Amino acid sequence: MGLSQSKPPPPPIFLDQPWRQINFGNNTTDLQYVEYYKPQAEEQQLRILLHGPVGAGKSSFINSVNSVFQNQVCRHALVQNSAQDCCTKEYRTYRIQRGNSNNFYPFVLNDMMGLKNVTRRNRRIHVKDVKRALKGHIKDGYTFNPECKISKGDRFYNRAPTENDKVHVLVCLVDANTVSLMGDDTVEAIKDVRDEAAELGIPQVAVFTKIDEAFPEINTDVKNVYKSRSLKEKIEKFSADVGIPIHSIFPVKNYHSETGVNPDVNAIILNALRHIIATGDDSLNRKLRFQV
Ligand SMILES: Nc1nc2c(ncn2[C@@H]2O[C@H](COP(=O)(O)OP(=O)(O)OP(=O)(O)O)[C@@H](O)[C@H]2O)c(=O)[nH]1
Ligand SMILES: [Mg+2]
Repeated sequence: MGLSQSKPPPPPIFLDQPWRQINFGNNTTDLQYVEYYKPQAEEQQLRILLHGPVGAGKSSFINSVNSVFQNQVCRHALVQNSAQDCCTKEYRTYRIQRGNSNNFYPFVLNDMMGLKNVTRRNRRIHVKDVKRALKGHIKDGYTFNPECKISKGDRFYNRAPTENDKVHVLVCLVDANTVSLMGDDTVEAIKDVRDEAAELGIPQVAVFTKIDEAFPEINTDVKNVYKSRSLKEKIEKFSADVGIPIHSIFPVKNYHSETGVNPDVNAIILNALRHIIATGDDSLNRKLRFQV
C-alpha cells in the first residue's frame, strides 16, 4: 500500500490582522478631511481623472461618491447595463453638491471612455487622448473616437488650458473580478498612461472595484475588505504588473443595485476618496509653489 500524500490545507481566507485600518460605520476622520478640504490657492479646483478598462466601474464610482454626500443612491453618470454595451463615450466633468445647498466641493471628477478591445494601435490613440486630457486640452462634451485622437482643430480642443482645466490626480479603475485576466495590451496601456502622467508630474492611484462580486467573504461583510487574503494577493500582483505601489491602491465597492446607502460602504468609498484628494493636493501644491 503506497503512502497517501495528504494535500496541504488551503491558506486561511482571513489574514490574522487587517493590512490597512479604516474606520467603519461613521467614518468621521475621512469624512471631515473631505468636508473641510480646500486647495491652497483661491478659486482653485482639484481635478481627478478616472480611466481604465471598459466596464471597470468608473461611472459607478462617480455615482458612489455622489451617493455618499447626498446620503442616497445617485445615478447621474450613465452606467452600462450589459457587458456588450460600452457606455461612456463622452468626456465629462462631475461636480459634487454639498448636501442640498447650491455649493459644490472644490474637487471634480472626470469620466472618460474606457479601454476596449485593446490593440497596439488603439492603445497609442487612447494614451494620446488621456495625455491631452491630463494637460487640460479636452473640453466637456467631447466624444472619444477609438480610431483617432482628438485633433487640435476640434471644437472641443482647449488650446489654452488654465490650472483648473488640468488634471491633478489620475485614478486607474480595475475590476477585481477580471484583473488577473487582463490582456497584455491592456496592461501595457495602463503602464503607458502611468508613464505619461509621471512625465507630467501627475500622481496616480488605483481603485479595485466590484470587490463584493469577486470575494464571497467581502460580499458577506464589506468590513472584511482588508482581512481578505485573496484580495491582498490580487492587489500585490497588480501592483507588481503595472508598477503602482500598494499604498496607492484602494479596494472599493460601488453602489450598483442597492436602493439605499450603507455606512460601511460609505466608509470604504470615503477612505479611497480622501487618499485620492490628498495625493492630488500634494502634487497641486508642489506645482503652485514652483510657479511662484
Ligand atoms: N457588484 C458590483 N457591480 C459594480 C460595481 N461597480 C460597477 N458595477 C457594475 O459594473 C457595470 C459597469 O459599470 P460602469 O460604471 O458603467 O463602468 P465604466 O467603467 O464606467 O464602463 P464604460 O463607461 O463602459 O467604460 C455596471 O453594470 C455596474 O452596475 C461594484 O463595485 N460592484
Ligand atoms: Mg462609464
